[in-house]
Amino acid sequence: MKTMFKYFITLMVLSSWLVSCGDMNSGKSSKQGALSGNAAEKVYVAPGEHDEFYAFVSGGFSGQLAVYGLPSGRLFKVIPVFSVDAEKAWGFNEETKPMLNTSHGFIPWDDSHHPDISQTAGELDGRWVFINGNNTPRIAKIDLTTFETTEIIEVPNSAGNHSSSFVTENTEYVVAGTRFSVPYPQRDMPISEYKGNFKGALSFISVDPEDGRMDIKFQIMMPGFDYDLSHPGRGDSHGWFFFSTYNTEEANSLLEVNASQNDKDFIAAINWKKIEAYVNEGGGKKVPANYAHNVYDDNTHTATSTMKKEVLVVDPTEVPGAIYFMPTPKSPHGCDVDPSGEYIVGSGKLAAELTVHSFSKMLKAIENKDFDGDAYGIPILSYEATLAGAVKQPGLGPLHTEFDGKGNAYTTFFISSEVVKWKLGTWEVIDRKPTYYSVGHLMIPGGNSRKPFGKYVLAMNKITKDRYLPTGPEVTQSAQLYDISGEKMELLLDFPTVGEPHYAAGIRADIITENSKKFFKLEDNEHPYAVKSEAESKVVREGNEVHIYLTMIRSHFAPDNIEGVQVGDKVYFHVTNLEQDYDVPHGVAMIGANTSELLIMPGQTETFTWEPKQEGVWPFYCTDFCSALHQEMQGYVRVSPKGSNVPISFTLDGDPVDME
Ligand code: RUQ
Ligand code: CUA
Repeated sequence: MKTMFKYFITLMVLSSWLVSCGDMNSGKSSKQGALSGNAAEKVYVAPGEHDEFYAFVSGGFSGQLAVYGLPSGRLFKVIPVFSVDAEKAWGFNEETKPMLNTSHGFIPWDDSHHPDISQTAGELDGRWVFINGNNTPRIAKIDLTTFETTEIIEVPNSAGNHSSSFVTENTEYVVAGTRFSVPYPQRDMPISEYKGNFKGALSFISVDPEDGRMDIKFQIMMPGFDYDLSHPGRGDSHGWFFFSTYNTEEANSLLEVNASQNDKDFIAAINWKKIEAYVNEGGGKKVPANYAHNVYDDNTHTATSTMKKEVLVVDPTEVPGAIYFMPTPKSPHGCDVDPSGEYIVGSGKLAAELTVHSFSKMLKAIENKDFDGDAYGIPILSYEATLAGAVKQPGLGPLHTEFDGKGNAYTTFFISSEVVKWKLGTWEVIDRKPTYYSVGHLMIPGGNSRKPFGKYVLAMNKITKDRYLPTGPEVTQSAQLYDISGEKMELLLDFPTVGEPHYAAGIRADIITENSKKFFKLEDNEHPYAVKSEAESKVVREGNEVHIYLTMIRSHFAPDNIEGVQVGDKVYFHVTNLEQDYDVPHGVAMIGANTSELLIMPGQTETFTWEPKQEGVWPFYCTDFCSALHQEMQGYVRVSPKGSNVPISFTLDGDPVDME
């Protein structure tokens, strides 16, 4: 009886959602919705114990990447990537400002969507996680020894960098595809002439196997469709990459109607190995471009931004046999490849069934020239020829699919707000569980690899309505964790996310923890303004610039009192944390400085600037509660009028030092 009641309530909640996104304030009833007796036990990670998995969850419009533990759902860190972050001085200190440089200048924000962890031989290796900036097209790389963004490359000829940033089996490439096609080359032209004139660039960014350095190897200039998502082939299909497309109509206005006309759009199958061979033999054309490549150096603790002026472009018709279109019903969104590499799932947002293509059938169709015409010279394979099967009536509004490595697939349905488990090969639906509400992506740790870890699926929801305490007009987005170790899925946990979680990447924690950095070695610090001991601390005037070489160690600054600064000076605080111990950052902030605090890791140097506007004696202090005498960690700067004859001097270890 009670179970029936629960089921009824769940249905009620679900159907009221389906009817409208309207009023749902019956928080009580939905809470009873789905949890079974021992769900709490399964997510409980006792104090002091560690989670089994890391989940790297994209922040969407926050521009960042959040790190959670699974199964607990505890938030460990928000890694700043594309947006400035005052907490970590990202984009505020002099060292990281170059990381946010682009061909449009310094950009303090982006929209981050799809994290993907580096792989070796098709398995997650935990070295880096890549993520795309959607708005001003960029790909970022985060080093998983430090959990810091260490490289950002801009992607030219692109817009709405969405079918990104997925990696090939050995991280040969991280791929970036344009969602919005644009004139190529960019120029002033009537928008009504979109069709046939706009192009969609698919960029293959090589990743150096040693240091991970990114470089755009080539861009394929595809027809002006919208390239929505992508995934690499693996196993037998390694060497291929698959991109979903919509707007094959090439409409340029009111896309919700005009781009929903064609019965089928395409999944583009790209034989990147073939194109790689072609460009290695001198194929393609170098064209002028302008894009930023920003690299953070761990030894200088400083980023540099280089503007690149050229990119290698490939016209798909020049490499026959490298690119094919597989017709896929109704504006597919997700484009997901199973762990064996045989099945490519296309989720037609408006389609009645889920379409699954077969890689081996695709090869056969290519061999037999089983074509159904072409689009701009690119052969269209016949629909039946590549079709492996279809999941019938699976739900409404399919978006994304992940795999458990045991022959099952899990697909999200936005409109019917559920995760559906189905079987590869037989295409039968095995289970379905509601999500609260309107799920977008889902993630199984290792789900985009040859060896998923299985165990859990994380659903990332767009709307939560009544699930949490109200916080004004917007309620948090959320993630939901399901146990998938059994035949049926079991909802375990809801937890709020930072920004809008688009995609996530999960990995067994020990793959990362064994390489996690504890502190930076002071002796390796090559920052030009680093000082390695308190005795080297100093204050130097150069014209109207004053450079303060400041050190910090529990619980004082050296120097602490500084005199001789004048109104109108530009004061640089170059601050080195001398600690050589795990988890002992110090912070520093100066009254009236038009920037954030610095939060400096042991062995690291960072810089902020301060332009004092008023005479007086102004304090600075440590912002991180670092020790019992943290509150004593402070200092003063005396600011005299412009032209004053107060000499530069400071106190070091309690003694006055005169620099002049
Ligand atoms: S999207 S909810 Cu930006 Cu990956 Cu599909
Ligand atoms: Cu150093 Cu607080």
